[in-house]
Amino acid sequence: MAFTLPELPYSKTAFGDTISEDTFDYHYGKHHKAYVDKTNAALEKTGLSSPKLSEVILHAKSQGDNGLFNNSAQVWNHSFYWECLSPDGGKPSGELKDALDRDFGSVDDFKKKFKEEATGHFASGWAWLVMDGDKLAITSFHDADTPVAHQGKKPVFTLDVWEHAYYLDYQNARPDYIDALLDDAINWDFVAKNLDGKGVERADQDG
Ligand code: MN3
Repeated sequence: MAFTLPELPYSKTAFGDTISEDTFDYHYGKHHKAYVDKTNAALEKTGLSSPKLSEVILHAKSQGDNGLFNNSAQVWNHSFYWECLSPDGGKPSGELKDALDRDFGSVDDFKKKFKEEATGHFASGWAWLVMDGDKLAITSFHDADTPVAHQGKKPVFTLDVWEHAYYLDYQNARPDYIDALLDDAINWDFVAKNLDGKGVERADQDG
């Protein structure tokens, strides 16, 4: 058994200039695939039999196996990230809009605070909207670190802020990448589902 590179839920050309086909070719086709391949290559020595991806992440963290942690966490993070995107964009509505209004004041205030976190995060990492208890919170994690490995922080929405996510299309202008995605390229229906606290399952897979 082995982990696989999940299918993208849209075509690599669906986002036009917002996320180019070149970015998908490298970010999905090379970076994400390399994380899958390296996780599979390291699986054997764990002694785990047919683990779920989330179990590999927790095992690697508990064993201090940084190589396996980084690669397996990146497999999960990217699988979740692709699901957070949609070429159809739109706006948060219903229960999600109500929750953003409740915890951030308004959808615009949420976007402003999320952008601050995402642009202010130094170097490589991920900006996150998580469920923390019964409230939504914005945070970020460095490098491959992931809410899967942080009990009590349940993943709802993420943007990848590693340079490889935006450099081909936006060069060093990370704020422009964040704005473009938040305004036009988020699958808010997927984000809304994760209010149930089961976000980890939605990017998990069997090994
Ligand atoms: Mn990435």
